[in-house]
Amino acid sequence: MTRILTKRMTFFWIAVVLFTVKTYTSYQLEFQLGIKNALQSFLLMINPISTGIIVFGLVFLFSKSRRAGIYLLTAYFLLSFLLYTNVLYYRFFTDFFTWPTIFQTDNLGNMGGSITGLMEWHDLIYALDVVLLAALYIWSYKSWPKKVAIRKRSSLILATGVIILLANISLAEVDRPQLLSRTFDRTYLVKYLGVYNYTVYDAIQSAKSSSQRALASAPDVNEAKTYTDEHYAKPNSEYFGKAKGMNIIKIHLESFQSFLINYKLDGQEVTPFLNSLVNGKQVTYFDNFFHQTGQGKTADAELIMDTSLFGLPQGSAFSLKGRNTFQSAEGILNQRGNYTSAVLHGDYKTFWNRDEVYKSLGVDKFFDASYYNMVEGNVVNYGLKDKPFFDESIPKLQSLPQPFYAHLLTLTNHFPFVTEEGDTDFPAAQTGDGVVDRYFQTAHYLDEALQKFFTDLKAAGLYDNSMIMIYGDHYGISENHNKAMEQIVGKEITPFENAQLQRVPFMIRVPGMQGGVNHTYGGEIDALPTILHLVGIDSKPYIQFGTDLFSKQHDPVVAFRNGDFVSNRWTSIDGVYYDSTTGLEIEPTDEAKAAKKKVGKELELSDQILYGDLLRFYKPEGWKAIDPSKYFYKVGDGLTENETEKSTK
Ligand code: GP9
Ligand code: MN
Repeated sequence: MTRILTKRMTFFWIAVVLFTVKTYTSYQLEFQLGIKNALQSFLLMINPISTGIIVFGLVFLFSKSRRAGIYLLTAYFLLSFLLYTNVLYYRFFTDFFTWPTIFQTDNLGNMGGSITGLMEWHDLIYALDVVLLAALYIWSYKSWPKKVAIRKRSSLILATGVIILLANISLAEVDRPQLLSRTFDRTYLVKYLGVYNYTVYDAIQSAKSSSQRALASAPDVNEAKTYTDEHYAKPNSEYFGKAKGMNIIKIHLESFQSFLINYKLDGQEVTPFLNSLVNGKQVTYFDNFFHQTGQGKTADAELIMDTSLFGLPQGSAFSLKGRNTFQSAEGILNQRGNYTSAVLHGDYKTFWNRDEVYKSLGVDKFFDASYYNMVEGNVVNYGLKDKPFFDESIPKLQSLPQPFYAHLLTLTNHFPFVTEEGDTDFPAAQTGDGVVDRYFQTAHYLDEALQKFFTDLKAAGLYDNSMIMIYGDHYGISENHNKAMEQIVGKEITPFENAQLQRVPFMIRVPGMQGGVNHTYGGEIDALPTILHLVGIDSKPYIQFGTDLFSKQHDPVVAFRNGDFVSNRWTSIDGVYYDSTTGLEIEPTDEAKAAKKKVGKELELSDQILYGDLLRFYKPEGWKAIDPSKYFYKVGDGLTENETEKSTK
């Protein structure tokens, strides 16, 4: 027995087996890969085997036992680290990380608090095999035979690994044609190729993306322009110019989903103030409005709503393409309506690369956390609590030249939905899933903060001459929590229902304009043309993928970032079509299939614009390109934590 254990070959195979067991178990327990048939299960099992054999098989290339062992242990550790990083990332984003997002160190740093919140005690098991393997190595390597038939053995082993890998790729291609060429969805890639091969694939994709800008040329923008021209929906004269010259106050409700609206927890309304808005007559409430964000979450919502371009399939465009040329809401409103733009947010300016991208968008003033009192009691989780945030924002709004376009981003209703004692007396839900249970408390807190903000806006004289727009940026409760969510919504959450849950509120209040509930299907991509038309600026000259929600020609097909879509008629998820009104699976009509094709096309064209930075080649009449070097965001003089003492003296 001892003789077998003290061989390099044994060490190698033990590594492959441990690695396969660990990876496969985590696939089953940590990720929702949507395994639908035996072939997919089989592929899931063989992908760590091929990775293990190829990577650890290189151990036979080393002639010295000590070096060989160190190589294998390091490789094993790095792959385990990669797996665990994905586990944590997935718990947070329900997604796999991509190289671009991992290089956004500012973001990861800011996630600090959440990262520890995502770790579980049983995660120690992820390190157990590494320790075991290290112990085996220390105990045995001195007895490894000095001479091994190195080359022959290693080529045989590597060839085995490569054959398994090729078989894996071919079988995947049979089950899901064009998997590699079209990058449908990261979950698919991991499901078919495994988390390690996906990481290599992603690295290649990222390198490709940086070369895309270099390769793009002026005519490349024409196809998108032709598409958006044909897709353009002309303004509805009933609404066009209704908010002309008014300030625009855009309020971002962090992680806020529409199911909260009018929801009662044990008979108590969660968001009574928002409910009063949607049930009243002054606000237009779009109850079939969906978020369309991808990995960029908040940053995607901001980008989509301010540019009417989609976020990227991987990473956030804010971080990856922050230096691109944009024809943004800020730029258009400034050039066509003399607006001053501002963003107000209780987090620091580097998060999501905001301090860079805002310059490209033409944001005049950026009041980040450094402008607020970030003192103990005011701060929780990601940054400033919503109540002090809104309170301190009023004088900042008053300081802006009018008309202004001000974007206020809230934070407290953010995963993992933390409040401190005294923040709220609203009860948590009782599903047993802490994330879901606390969500109602932070949402209620946000609702109270908003109510006070409305009162303060009136007192500040900003209410009657401002159009107010309120939106939820993306889901708060990820699919990981659907079991608990089933108790909340009182039904099974099928893929169809899950898509319906991606509704976020979109509300517009224009002084003097009749409101009410509007059932038009739309998404974040439609916000910009809708606003422009309300302030009396025709969106026609610009390349925008959305259409005015009030227009009679509005397109109700709402694209999700992964190519799925919802509309008033059909919902298409993972290749399966449903009737949107009954939720029943249907055979798609040609019209439904055409809608899906169109979704794919617009995502593709939008991606081309971002990757190739194509708007640098497009100049609408009278348009002056935004010059980022003209913008500078100085640090504010708000109080930071260590200044608390000073302030209380
Ligand atoms: C941080 C905030 C959160 O500044 O915008 O971003 P998210 O995690 O929702 O993308
Ligand atoms: Mn967000």
